[in-house]
Amino acid sequence: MMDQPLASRIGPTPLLDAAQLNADIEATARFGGTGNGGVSRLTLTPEDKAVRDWFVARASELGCSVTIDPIGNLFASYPGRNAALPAIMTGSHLDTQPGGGRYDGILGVLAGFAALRALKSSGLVTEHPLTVVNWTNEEGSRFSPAMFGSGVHAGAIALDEALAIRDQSGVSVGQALDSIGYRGSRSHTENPAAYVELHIEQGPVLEAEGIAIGAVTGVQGLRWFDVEIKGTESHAGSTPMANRRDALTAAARLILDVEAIGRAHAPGVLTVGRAGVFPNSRNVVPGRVSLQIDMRHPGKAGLEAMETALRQAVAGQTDSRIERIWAKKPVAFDPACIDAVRQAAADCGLSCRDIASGAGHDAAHLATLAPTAMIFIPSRDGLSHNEREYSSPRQCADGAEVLLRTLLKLDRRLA
Ligand code: HGY
Ligand code: MN
Ligand code: MN
Repeated sequence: MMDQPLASRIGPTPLLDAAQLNADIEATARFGGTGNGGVSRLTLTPEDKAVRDWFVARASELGCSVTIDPIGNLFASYPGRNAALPAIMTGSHLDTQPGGGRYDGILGVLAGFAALRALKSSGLVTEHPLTVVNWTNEEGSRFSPAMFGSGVHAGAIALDEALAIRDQSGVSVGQALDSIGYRGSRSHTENPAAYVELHIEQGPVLEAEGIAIGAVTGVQGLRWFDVEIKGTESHAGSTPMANRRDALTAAARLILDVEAIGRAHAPGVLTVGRAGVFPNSRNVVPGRVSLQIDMRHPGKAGLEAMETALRQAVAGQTDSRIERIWAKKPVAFDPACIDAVRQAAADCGLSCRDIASGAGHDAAHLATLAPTAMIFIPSRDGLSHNEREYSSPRQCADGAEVLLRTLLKLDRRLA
């Protein structure tokens, strides 16, 4: 069913300024923008500082008070009628992958601002205060694990532990926060009345089915592993093939095992996303290889089976070791919040289907604190974590409009 044009669908709730939302998407894409339309904005870098400064300026223009917590999470608080009520929270993340796109995370933050702008211009006042959040380090590319901004906020990782994490060049999170001036002093302790996050699907389902909105039911479980394989560095010219202990060829065999384990445990997925070779010199037989592995599965039993198979595969390589550095259980979102998303989509005349998230999100941490749900819009070709990531201005505006109406529904229900 083709959805009706946006303008004809507006009911009693204020109209969302789609043009401004999409202008904001273009504006933020300039911070760390690459030549090919993507964005490279690793957390706590100068590019991240620039977009954070932009966030603070826009939030202040909207009449929000902005607080920064000790891990750099940004909270833009917008007043409601009753300051005694806990805020209804929305938001996402402004950091990107090294070869990322301009929508992953960013859409959720900008749609939060668009919702506040619609309230402000319509004069509509919610009962609850509203808060728009930018969570630090959702991506986990520069600092592992991912999502530790929302993780510290939810108590899933201790602040001191997160501040001590170092990137590949040895810079700690604390040093990086200080270098961009975004280490806050006061934790944001209030639990929200509810949390709703708009995000691109980052997968192929909505586009393949021609569905405009995903009412996200939950997030699959996730485990991260570091693997090290040792060999013996030796001269590439004078070491006969039979005498070698080549760590890179051993790693290559393991990488193929990883792919086979992933395929054998579908719908689970298993990826070697990063490899390091030492000494990484053309004429030296590699003596050591490090592999960073990402494991996902919707069910606990699936994760257990995949981890057992992975550990067996690593054990099959001489002189190797594996360490699990992060684990997040599968998360189910709140049925009433999910239903508010479905109804908001229906109010907008948009097609909607329930969908589980393959990607991880800050909402998975927030779900341990408050009733939580997410809203997805389609991703072209199902692509994300790729510079060609794309959702149309109409899809972005539709998602933000559903977010706005979901927030209003929850405001009325929870007041
Ligand atoms: O890894 C994830 O699922 C998220 O995109 N950072
Ligand atoms: Mn994301
Ligand atoms: Mn991402």
